[in-house]
Amino acid sequence: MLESKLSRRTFLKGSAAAAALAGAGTVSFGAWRAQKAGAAENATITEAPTLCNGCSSKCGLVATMQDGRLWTVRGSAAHPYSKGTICGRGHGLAQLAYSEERITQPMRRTESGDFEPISWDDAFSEIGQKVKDIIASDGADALAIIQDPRPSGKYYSKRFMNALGSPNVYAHSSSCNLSKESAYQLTIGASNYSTDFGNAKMVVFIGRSYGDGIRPSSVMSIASAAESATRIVLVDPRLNNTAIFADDWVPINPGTDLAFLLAICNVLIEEDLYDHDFVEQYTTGFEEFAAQAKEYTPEWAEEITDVPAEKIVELAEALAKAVPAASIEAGWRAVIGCSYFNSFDTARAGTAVNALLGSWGQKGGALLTSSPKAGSLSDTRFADPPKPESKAIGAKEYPLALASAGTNIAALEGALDGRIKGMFFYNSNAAKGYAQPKTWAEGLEKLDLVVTVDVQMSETALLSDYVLPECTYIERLELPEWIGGKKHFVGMRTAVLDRVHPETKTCDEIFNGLAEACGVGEYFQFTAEELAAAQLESVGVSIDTMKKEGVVELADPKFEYKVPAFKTASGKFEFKTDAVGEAGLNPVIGYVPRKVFPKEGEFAIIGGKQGIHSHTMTQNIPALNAISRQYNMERLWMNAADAAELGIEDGDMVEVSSSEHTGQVAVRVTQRMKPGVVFLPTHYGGSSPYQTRAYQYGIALNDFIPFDAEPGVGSMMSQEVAVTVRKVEA
Ligand SMILES: Nc1nc2c(c(=O)[nH]1)N[C@H]1C(S)=C(S)[C@@H](COP(=O)(O)OP(=O)(O)OC[C@H]3O[C@@H](n4cnc5c(=O)[nH]c(N)nc54)[C@H](O)[C@@H]3O)O[C@H]1N2
Ligand SMILES: Nc1nc2c(c(=O)[nH]1)N[C@H]1C(S)=C(S)[C@@H](COP(=O)(O)OP(=O)(O)OC[C@H]3O[C@@H](n4cnc5c(=O)[nH]c(N)nc54)[C@H](O)[C@@H]3O)O[C@H]1N2
Ligand code: SF4
Ligand SMILES: [Mo]
Repeated sequence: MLESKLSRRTFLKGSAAAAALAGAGTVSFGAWRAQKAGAAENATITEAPTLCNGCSSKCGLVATMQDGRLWTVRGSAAHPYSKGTICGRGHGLAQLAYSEERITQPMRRTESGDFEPISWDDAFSEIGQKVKDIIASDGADALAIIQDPRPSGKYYSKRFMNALGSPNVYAHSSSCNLSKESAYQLTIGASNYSTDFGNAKMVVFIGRSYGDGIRPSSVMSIASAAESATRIVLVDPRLNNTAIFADDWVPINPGTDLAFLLAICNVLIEEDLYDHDFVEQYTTGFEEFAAQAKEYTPEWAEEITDVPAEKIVELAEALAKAVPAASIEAGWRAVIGCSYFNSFDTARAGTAVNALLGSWGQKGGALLTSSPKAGSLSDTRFADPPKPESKAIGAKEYPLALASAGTNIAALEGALDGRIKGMFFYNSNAAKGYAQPKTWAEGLEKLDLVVTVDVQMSETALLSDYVLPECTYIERLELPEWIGGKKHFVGMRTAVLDRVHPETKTCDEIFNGLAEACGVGEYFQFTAEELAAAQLESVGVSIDTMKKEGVVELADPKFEYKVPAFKTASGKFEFKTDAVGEAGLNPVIGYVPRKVFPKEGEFAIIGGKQGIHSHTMTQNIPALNAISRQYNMERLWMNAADAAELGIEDGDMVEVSSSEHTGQVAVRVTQRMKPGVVFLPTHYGGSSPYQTRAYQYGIALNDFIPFDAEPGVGSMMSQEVAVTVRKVEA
């Protein structure tokens, strides 16, 4: 295994590989700021709009350059959601362009497991030959790509695989929102919904934290809802950082939210507090659901969740009083996204509560809105390659994986069992973030070809045969980003900065080069800018306007408050879905326990975001890493009573162990945890020695979980594990 062969010294010994990381000719952000302070008064100041790449929110940015160097970024007031605000990550990530630890030219792994710089021509032609060899011996189905969807990346990844003849295109979702998106597709016919905060009277959050998993628009909406006295309830084993806006904290046993939601349904039905008109006209499967729900009494749920039965009854009654301006918030990752054996059913149950409340489409309730898209394009250069005849690996094993690109767990299984021979990664650190890293290392080690396109030497890049350096988001133009909601907009990332490193390329240049080398260049005879211009023109926007404005409003979709058209198999809200039964699960929304319950002496462990970091991507950014270190943000949260029992004091080092892994980290003793549960922020425990600031700082939750997948959907089940914690004697 490559990783075990590498020492930090091997990587940083000043080899050719180290020279291929950004070095000479660049300055750190701090030094660059100092330079700026002393800059001549007549420096040329320019501004340009773009979109942040710090997370899927893609907030509008305005970048200011001084003599061509990036000076600051601020939020773009034209962006409909972020409205002139950005988060700390948005500021921090802009520094990436000047990081001295970027990859600045293509790299190839050598026999000895080290990396050596090579030219683009050699990289393209060697990769092209290997792809052709794989297709000749195993067929195009033995190739796959995994990407975290970016405006250009998702387009080019799919086009590249399909042009080669492979249907195997995967996204990050098995480690993010796959269970939720799949569940919602089946119950409401859409992958997501929003809360009408401006008019809501009561909103219940099931383990989604706007104050930690930050999206500026969400923070603004909850802040104004709190000011106008909307009752906000947080169900979370941890008192998270949304607390300042909340009225109630409902600490719950991790992974038991399904029992809590079903008990709310039980109260609404048994006390006849549900919306009969909505249920009769717009739903299917209610009879079976109600029959099953009889068992799910608040007392039953109290046993499982540790939430008092009276509290469940009080919340259900309060929701019923506030209808239709009352709902369960849509959630994102934790609990319903990918964490448990029952995440899919927990997500379905949340939508069932909203159905019983009749809040779908209502003022103050839960809204389904639409998104714009490009019109059809006449230029034949943009025509799609033929659709591959076979179905993607995983379509059979995980038939309910209904997010945009299946489950990448299936791709990993394909790598392990030999169905896949060559894998590409774009803007994705799968090997650290999408399941047990050990299993990814094992899977990738078996392949004939692994290619990663990244901006820094990620853990996935470390396991690759070739690493292709993209320029950072602030240095490249990308395809338009279509922005839906009550109104429609289009935004676009523009190249606000000249390339800092000449040997880096943009997404379209990289895929065009790969396609040419693999013999399918005919489908890639255009640049991203040409396609962007055509797509924009199809909705009446010129690319010059877009480059100037960054975000443009499109035709008004004329949103109205009314029961939405549910795009489900039945055309109605589905309490029961036959396809779920066909996949071997309970077709009716009902109870499924989580898989792992902590035993005596063990803790349940949960993870979550911190406001200043994104996934694994920002750990190594100097200012953000410095903030983490200054405030010891890597610590494991533990309740004070648990700590006292184990003789642990705030700041003590502990050893955390699961069936898979053991690691050491300091403890944060707090009253903000439910006893019996510990919380680990998910941004730490980096294992790429090329990222010196992030390397071995803190521990990573994914290392502790067994490799496994949620039935039907194939999510990674990121919290199906229990741990022991013991004090490390100094
Ligand atoms: N700062 C920051 N913001 C981000 C991101 C980021 O990386 N960093 N990423 C963006 C993305 S891609 C996503 S998917 C979202 C994720 O957004 P969220 O879903 O809000 O993210 P998490 O922090 O994983 O989880 C939220 C809360 O769930 C709680 N929780 C954990 N387990 C349980 C449980 O079993 N039951 C209950 N009720 N609660 C539980 C945690 O304590 C945590 O407070 O954030 C987005 N915004
Ligand atoms: N350990 C851990 N695992 C997680 C999470 C977590 O918080 N911690 N969060 C989960 C969630 S909610 C999600 S959505 C997924 C997200 O999954 P990923 O999108 O894989 O997120 P990151 O782990 O940040 O890895 C992104 C990779 O893209 C690279 N990158 C950054 N900018 C660019 C660019 O401009 N071009 C290219 N080509 N690459 C770039 C980064 O260097 C990094 O290696 O991870 C999931 N898994
Ligand atoms: S929420 Fe923050 S990191 Fe995400 S796109 Fe907006 S500014 Fe960037
Ligand atoms: Mo996510």
